[in-house]
Amino acid sequence: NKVSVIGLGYIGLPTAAVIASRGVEVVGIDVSELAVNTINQGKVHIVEPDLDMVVQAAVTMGKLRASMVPEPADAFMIAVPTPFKEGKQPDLSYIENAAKAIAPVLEQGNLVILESTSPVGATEKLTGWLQELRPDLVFPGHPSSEPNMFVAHCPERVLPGRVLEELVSNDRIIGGMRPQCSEQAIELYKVFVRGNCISTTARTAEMAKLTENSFRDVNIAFANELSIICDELKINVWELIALANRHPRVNILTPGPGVGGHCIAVDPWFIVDSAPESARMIRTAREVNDGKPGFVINKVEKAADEFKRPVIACLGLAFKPDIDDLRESPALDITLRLASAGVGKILAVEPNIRALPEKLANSGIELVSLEAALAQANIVVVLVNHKQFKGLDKSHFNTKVLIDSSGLIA
Ligand code: SAJ
Repeated sequence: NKVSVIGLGYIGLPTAAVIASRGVEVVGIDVSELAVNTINQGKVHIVEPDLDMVVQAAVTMGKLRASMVPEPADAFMIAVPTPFKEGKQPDLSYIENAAKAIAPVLEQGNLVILESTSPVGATEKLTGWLQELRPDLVFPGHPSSEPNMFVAHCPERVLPGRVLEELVSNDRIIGGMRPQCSEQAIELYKVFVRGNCISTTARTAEMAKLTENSFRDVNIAFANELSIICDELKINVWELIALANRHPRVNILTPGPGVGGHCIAVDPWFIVDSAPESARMIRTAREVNDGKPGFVINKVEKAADEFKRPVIACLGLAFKPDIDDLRESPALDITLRLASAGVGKILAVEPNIRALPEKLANSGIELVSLEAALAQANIVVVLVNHKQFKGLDKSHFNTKVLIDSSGLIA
């Protein structure tokens, strides 16, 4: 059996490597020549713990290779981005391009799996595109003939930073266009998944993935809203949440500088776009979380008014603790906005990177050590609770203003 993985990014590459490590022949397809060449040398172009080892082993064993040109296989797994366009509408063009790329090499009996997080109805659309491109094959939903092709939506659910572990241990939702499609997909996932593979429809699978991330977004919004209310009422929100969480049925999440990453801040909009009138709480949660960086910036600006030209230390730039991923990061957004507003001299402390991305360096931001930042700063803004920051004593802040957005010290 041969598996083709379309899109060798944060999800596709680990998935391809793990399947190959089980002895299955895998060919990964990507439009980026750099990604393809890097992988064929047994190296990786993305950062994820242990991924380099698994990819190198799979390439050396001859089970994994990458190419820019699709070729025939038994199963095709599509793991391309599904961002949103202006106006928060899902952009399915990457999925459509993947359909166009694989259509010419599809053969009767093939299985096509959509792994990308998708709005409800996307798998039906993908099936329709494939049917149009290959009228000689019969896809699910064909009005007259018994299908001889299989299509399913099996959303990925892995946590960045724990991808290799969660790929294997998480349960999988297997949403077939028809029950036969789920059966085929389950057989493939059983090759590398230790968790349960649970069969449902494609539409339910699409909604399940969006629901999981919206659940988290709504709960983080609750925590973030509490932090703003508590600021007004002069209550320590961290103490408050710790106390409330002692109730056996209360489990409030952690307030922070905002919600980042590539999924939680995006996926809820797909639900809002599908049901704009009804998705009121989900929309509001997004707005609350998107407003949190502005709230933190306001606090810093107010504090800065007390100084002539203050030195402001921003602790943490990544989108969450203990990773080096600066993309879609509220901490980075806050730091950049403070620099461009000219509030003061901005020092950034990010122990997980060696150098600042150009955009930050060009804004006059300086990357310094924690010690150097604490020695110089008038205002310290805690943005990300990296492990290197833990254990900081309150006494460091006796002569400084502390704005602790993520509860490191409070
Ligand atoms: N955050 C808070 N407070 C919290 C928890 C998180 O402010 O109490 C913030 C983080 O700092 C970060 C953002 O939320 O900025 C998202 O972080 P995360 O760790 O909650 O999630 P992601 O984006 O790394 O991964 C999520 C996961 N989804 C769920 O936990 C429901 C993961 O399982 C999904 O596979 C992934 O999205 C995805 O690809 O959709």
